[in-house]
Amino acid sequence: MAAMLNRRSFLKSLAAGAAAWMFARPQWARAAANDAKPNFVVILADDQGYGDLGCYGATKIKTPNIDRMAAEGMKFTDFYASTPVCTPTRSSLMTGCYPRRIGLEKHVLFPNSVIGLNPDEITIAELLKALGYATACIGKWHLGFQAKFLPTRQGFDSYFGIPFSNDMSLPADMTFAKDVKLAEGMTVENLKGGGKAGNTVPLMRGQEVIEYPVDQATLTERYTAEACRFIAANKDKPFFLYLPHTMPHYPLHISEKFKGKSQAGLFGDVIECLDWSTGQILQALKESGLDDRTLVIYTSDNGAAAGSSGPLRGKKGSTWEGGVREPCIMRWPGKVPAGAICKELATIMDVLPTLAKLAGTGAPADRVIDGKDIRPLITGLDGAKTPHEAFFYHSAHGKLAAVRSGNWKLHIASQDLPSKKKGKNDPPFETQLYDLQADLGEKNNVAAEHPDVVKRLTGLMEKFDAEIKANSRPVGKI
Ligand SMILES: [Ca+2]
Repeated sequence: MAAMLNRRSFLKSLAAGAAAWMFARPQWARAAANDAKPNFVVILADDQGYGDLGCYGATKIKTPNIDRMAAEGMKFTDFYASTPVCTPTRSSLMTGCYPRRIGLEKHVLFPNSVIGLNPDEITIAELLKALGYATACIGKWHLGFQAKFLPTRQGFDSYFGIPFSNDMSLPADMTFAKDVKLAEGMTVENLKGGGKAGNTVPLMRGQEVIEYPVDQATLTERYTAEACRFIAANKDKPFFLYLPHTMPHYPLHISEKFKGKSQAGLFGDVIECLDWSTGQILQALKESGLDDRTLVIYTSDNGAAAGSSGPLRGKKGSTWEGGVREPCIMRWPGKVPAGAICKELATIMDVLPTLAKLAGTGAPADRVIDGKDIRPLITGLDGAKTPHEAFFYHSAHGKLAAVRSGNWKLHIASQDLPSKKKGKNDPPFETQLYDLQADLGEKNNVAAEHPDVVKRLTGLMEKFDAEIKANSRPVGKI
């Protein structure tokens, strides 16, 4: 209860501050006051790898729009998702916290999960909405399917998308999700698949299922059209657009328009469609005259499942770099220097504190927030350094597995998904130390040569582990 009161009073104080400021000015100045707040667009790909974009070294897949976004903005080389899987990383983007901090570290949610993102958490959408922002979530949510966990209950004015991964189905028994509405004439019993056929995913608007199963082939294009409409409709007030694409998570789907267009098969077609979509978003911003008032961020929720990790070791689900290091591009003409490359460590948890500052406030102060304000990095401040002394890697099931501090990375537990269970005769996991500057591919274990570094990094992990155990908050339950 205390947490809820804190959340309410925090949001109320933000809203009151914004209102007082607005009403102290004459009518003509109110639009200008809003103009001063930047817009934010966060585009999140699903399972896109570090090496799947042209500007990150892809050669067969063409991504001219995203490459242009990088040329006009900043490309991050050391940007991390908080975990190697969907749900936990998305919870970090929404709250600025490690998933363990908020009880969502244990792998992904399923349609019949009875937990979700705790409504007591302050999401980035709630924070910005309290400041007068229009907010929209268009795409895959994956932070709880029951009505109380859906985007429209977590700070988004509107929601259009699929509530979980595109390889999941509505459960046959929907009684636990009774607040989720079905469109007129649709009943659980007559839904094709009924949860048994697999890959029968619902499309929702607000809290209502409007199409089942969704036609996934046109999903990226429909999300894009919805996003462009939202931008045009809100061009006169500040907005936050969260666009978590369904692709390129398996199963891959593409419309006829994009089929066979790339030189890299269906996967390449799907990425090129995401690139087209990004171009449409940038075009919509330009047409609305919002280029220099909008920060656009493009990244992915975890490493490659089907695609390429580029020079990195490992893939989705692992705590090798390929599981968690993501492509990330930020573009804001006039504010983010063009053609810049940021090699400092930053994370998806930093988005909330940074956007909060850019909007004129700060991250919630009544609770631990793990992310940091990275405005010095994105504005290209001379000599700006990462605000993170260390970044902690958790396995797909929430186990603390590795730490990075500076260029050193120490692994203390297995990096693989539990599905790849160890055999009885496998050797015990050996502590591994890598120098990421000299050995980006994590091939040369130098633990034996640097016992002092192993000791220092082990200490950082122990300290972090004790702190997060003492200061974690409960997951949301129905
Ligand atoms: Ca994912």
